[in-house]
Amino acid sequence: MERADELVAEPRRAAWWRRMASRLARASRAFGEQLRRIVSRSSVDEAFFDDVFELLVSADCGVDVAERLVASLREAVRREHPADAAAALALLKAEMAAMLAGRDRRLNIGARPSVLLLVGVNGSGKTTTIGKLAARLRESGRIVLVAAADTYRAAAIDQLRVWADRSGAAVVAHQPGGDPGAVVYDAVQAALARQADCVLVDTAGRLHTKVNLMAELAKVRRVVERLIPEAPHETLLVLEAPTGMNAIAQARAFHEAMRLTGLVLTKLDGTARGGTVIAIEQELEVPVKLVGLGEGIDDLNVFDPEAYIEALFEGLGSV
Ligand SMILES: Nc1nc2c(ncn2[C@@H]2O[C@H](COP(=O)(O)OP(=O)(O)OP(=O)(O)O)[C@@H](O)[C@H]2O)c(=O)[nH]1
Ligand SMILES: [Mg+2]
Repeated sequence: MERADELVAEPRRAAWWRRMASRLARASRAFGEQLRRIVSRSSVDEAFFDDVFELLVSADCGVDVAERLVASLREAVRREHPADAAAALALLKAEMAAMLAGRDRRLNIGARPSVLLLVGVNGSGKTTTIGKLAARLRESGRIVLVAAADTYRAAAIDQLRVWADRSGAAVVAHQPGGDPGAVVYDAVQAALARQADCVLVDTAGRLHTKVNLMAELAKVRRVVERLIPEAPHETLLVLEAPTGMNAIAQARAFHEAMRLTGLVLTKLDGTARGGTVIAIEQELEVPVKLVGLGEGIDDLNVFDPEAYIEALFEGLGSV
């Protein structure tokens, strides 16, 4: 196992999150505005807890998580006797941070080659994430191969090539309409022959309710397993943050079919649903490992729960 954030030098990582904080805070304005409204309350009474519950649900934390957070906040308030609503919200922030703490978010990219399979519904950001991740891995000196297992559209293969060219990753592709399993077979064989470090497999978007397409994904997985028994080293579900709680049904279906090892949450820059991360993680027990906060090559990073919570609560200033 290797920490994915070792891929990024520490100062750059901090700077990245500072830059992203404003993007996330801007997008999560709704959260910030509600926080400020709650802060203006004179006391920490029942209405305060109701407002917090509403805040969490409208940020798409989900009702279960919202209830749990409010319950633990009640306890913290009993214990700590915060002087005012602002101090009580600081306790909420701590409870949310605690919920995200302690998960192993490392990418399993120690083996050579490591095979990473990216799956998800149409347009969730799989190809873009592969492009960004390839760039990160190349920067850290790794030999990267991308497999164009989205064979449904010629444009999908071209899109992947453009991304791969930007970072100097090699591409293994077949003709449009080909068998995704065959592409992956060739890609893993090529990676073994060339001693590549990572194989990133781009799959076609599919609805989690389409049985035949889910079976096709499972087949891709079996092809990989047959060549390298411990592979795929990562099976990452790419989810759009704006999908909110609806993403949970998707995530469950993909998890059942593919045994997910991690989640990639994209488009966090364009959503007020900042709580989705917490809800999905709690629901599935699968950690968010990477987040996308834009369309550019640098707009991907390891998920840093502390920085994330800071960004979410930025609207509160010093709280
Ligand atoms: N704002 C924003 N846009 C993103 C992010 N990630 C991806 N996108 C955009 O989302 C759109 C779809 O991205 P793709 O990478 O093509 O999605 P995909 O999952 O490969 O799509 P299919 O292959 O069609 O299933 C593109 O316009 C991307 O630029 C992100 O983190 N933030
Ligand atoms: Mg794609």
